[in-house]
Amino acid sequence: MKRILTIQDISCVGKCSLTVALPIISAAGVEAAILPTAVLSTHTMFKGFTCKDLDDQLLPIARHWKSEGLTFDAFYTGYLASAQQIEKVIAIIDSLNRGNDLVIIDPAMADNGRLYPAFDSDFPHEMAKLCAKADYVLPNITEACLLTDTPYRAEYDRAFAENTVRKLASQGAKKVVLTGAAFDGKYGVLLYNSETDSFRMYEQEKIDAIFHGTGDIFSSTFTGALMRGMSEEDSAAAAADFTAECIRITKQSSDANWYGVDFERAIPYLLNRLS
Ligand code: PXL
Repeated sequence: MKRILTIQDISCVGKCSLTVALPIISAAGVEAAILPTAVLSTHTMFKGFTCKDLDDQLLPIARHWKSEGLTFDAFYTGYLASAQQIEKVIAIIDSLNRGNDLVIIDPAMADNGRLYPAFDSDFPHEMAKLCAKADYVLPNITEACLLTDTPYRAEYDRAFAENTVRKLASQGAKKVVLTGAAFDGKYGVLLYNSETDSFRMYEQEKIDAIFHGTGDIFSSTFTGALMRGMSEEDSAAAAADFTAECIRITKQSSDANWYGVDFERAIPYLLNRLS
């Protein structure tokens, strides 16, 4: 069985980061090992959240794995607790990567033109260093703009999306998967391969709703599907379709919570989609 190491926070309540990565990667039939970057009472869209940064644990945990000869087929990072952590995460991936293990970076730090509350304006610059190491970097348009020092636009055309994604890849990432790409009346996922300088767009119907944690659902599904052996196009399509299904189900549900989507109800759909 393939083993993924996912590096992100535990938000105890909030349906994001590790509390969605674990069930989704497991449902994909792939082992999920975790390196928690911080423990938060909730995600940072709640007021008054607590946060215990686990910074001092990261290197000792990774050293123990190394001494045990543990290996990972892919490294998948999400929300990191601080700019200082990024350097450690890079060192950990460098130390454990056997050369051909996949590096998948979700620069989970911003949405709708704004950085998440816990980060200051230096954070994207540090995150760009991690993204430079990626086989796949999975930003939304806000993150792609922040990572490339491109002024954010709420509305943009295909040329703007392509230029921003190319700029991001020119900083080192091999492939970019732009989520929530919305231009020229189209909506979906824009894949860019820097080796062939080619783009592909997977189009979806745009559902008129915004929920937290959907980026984590996309990235976890993409990573799980890829490690299950699906092609990158099929993995991106499955991740986009599952995320949309989660949003659809949550919109219809009378007892849904504002803080995250009811991905649990869509797990049967995921199993079917990945089989
Ligand atoms: O879903 C991304 C995410 C992950 N972890 C924490 C967050 C967020 C988004 O706000 O606050 C702690």
